[in-house]
Amino acid sequence: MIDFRKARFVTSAPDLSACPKQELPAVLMVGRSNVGKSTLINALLDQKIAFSSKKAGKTKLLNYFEVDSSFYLVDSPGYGSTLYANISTINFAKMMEDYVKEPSLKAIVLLLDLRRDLGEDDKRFIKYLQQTKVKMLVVLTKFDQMNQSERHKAKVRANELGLYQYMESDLSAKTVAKIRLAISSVL
Ligand SMILES: Nc1nc2c(ncn2[C@@H]2O[C@H](COP(=O)(O)OP(=O)(O)O)[C@@H](O)[C@H]2O)c(=O)[nH]1
Ligand SMILES: [Mg+2]
Repeated sequence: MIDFRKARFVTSAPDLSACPKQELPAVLMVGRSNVGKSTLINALLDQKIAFSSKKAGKTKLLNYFEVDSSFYLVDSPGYGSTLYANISTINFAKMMEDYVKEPSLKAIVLLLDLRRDLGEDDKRFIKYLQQTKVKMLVVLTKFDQMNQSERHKAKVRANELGLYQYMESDLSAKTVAKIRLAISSVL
């Protein structure tokens, strides 16, 4: 049983070549800026360890958290251009292409906020991930902010994207336990 609370920040890497030297399996969190990656990492690790960076241009591509000496949970700053995360689409795509080839990568946790329709860039990215062989764990975030009909709509949208298995996250203890279990099972 992995103890997710035994976590420490290891390093912030500008690209894969600067990843930690110790060989541990890795699980990568990806999703558009503001979808809730850092918040979910903090919930999973039960500490304020991942920060939502508001310093434009200072965002490094990959933040490594070592969990219980067992695996790396890796935060990415998020794709899509927003005011705060100035990671270019090209850098992000290159990083993904490199990472999916890494044998250490056990799964990608794809976070989606389906309160609204996704853009074409999101849809392209999901299609790309689906045709790689990497295992995908889909998390629909911000379920606590949706009413019943919005939740239903979110599920319909997920199905339309070819995503039939997903976890709904409202950041409750139950949600967190479920996501921890899903991550543990791919390592
Ligand atoms: N209500 C609610 N707010 C969330 C949830 N996840 C993230 N947030 C909020 O959304 C904003 C962006 O979250 P953050 O984790 O920084 O997103 P990131 O850019 O993907 O790392 C923050 O204000 C969070 O508090 C969630 O599941 N429910
Ligand atoms: Mg973040």
